[in-house]
Amino acid sequence: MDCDSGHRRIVRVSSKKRNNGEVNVNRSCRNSTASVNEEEEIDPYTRRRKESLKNNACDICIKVMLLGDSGVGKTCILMRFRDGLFLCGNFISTVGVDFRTKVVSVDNTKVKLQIWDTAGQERFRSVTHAYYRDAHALLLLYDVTNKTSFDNIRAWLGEIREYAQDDVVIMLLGNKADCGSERAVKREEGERLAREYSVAFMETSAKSGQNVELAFVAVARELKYRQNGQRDCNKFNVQDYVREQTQKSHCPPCTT
Ligand SMILES: Nc1nc2c(ncn2[C@@H]2O[C@H](COP(=O)(O)OP(=O)(O)O)[C@@H](O)[C@H]2O)c(=O)[nH]1
Ligand SMILES: [Mg+2]
Repeated sequence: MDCDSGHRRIVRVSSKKRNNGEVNVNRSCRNSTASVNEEEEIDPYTRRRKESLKNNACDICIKVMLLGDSGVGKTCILMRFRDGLFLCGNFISTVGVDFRTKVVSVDNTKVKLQIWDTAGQERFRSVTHAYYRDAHALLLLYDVTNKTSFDNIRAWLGEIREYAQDDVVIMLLGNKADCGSERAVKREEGERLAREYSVAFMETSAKSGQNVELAFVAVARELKYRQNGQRDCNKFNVQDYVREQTQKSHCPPCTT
């Protein structure tokens, strides 16, 4: 995989009118002089966002947003990741919850994840646009037992394209993978959609914990490598990483 194509896969979905996607695509393989010039040109939001990656209490601080229709399991995913809990059957009220933080370690780097959960506004499709604006990563969920939540993913991706930053990391998650008999969306359909929009994909379960940690660690890794300027050197690609890791978890036990 060449570095340019690898980067384009991440940013294609979010290439916007503001710069036609050109700046971000080229950013990955630019030399340092060009980077300095662009630093001078970036808007205050982008600068603030980049600065927020650095945080004294940790090596990197990342703002992650959870998105998707109401009921897909956003709050449960957050609770599973943050507290290792699953509250079965309860429709957990999100009202009043802003964000939770958790520090993960990525190759000896402390990455603090500040994870924002929509405070129920997604029910009315009125998630504030400011909500997207500062995000470094977006976890976009659908429910594998709810076809409508999957069909709505295109609309969510449209919103993201419109309001999020061009280089935001996007991960599509098919949640409730534990619900075998009630499944309405095949894994392959999720994979196909993710490929179409050039975003990383995996199925998760807040109930069993399947892939929950991996989803957050993968975005932390991606942003850590970008921060270190290694994004474009074939060192790391979030989609390849997710594919590798999920294949590993499906791999039958070794017999040797
Ligand atoms: N079986 C199963 N149920 C889940 C899973 N994640 C969430 N739920 C249930 O789905 C419902 C909605 O979850 P919630 O986190 O409140 O959704 P949100 O509106 O997207 O925040 C709750 O009844 C949860 O118990 C999962 O992975 N598996
Ligand atoms: Mg919720």
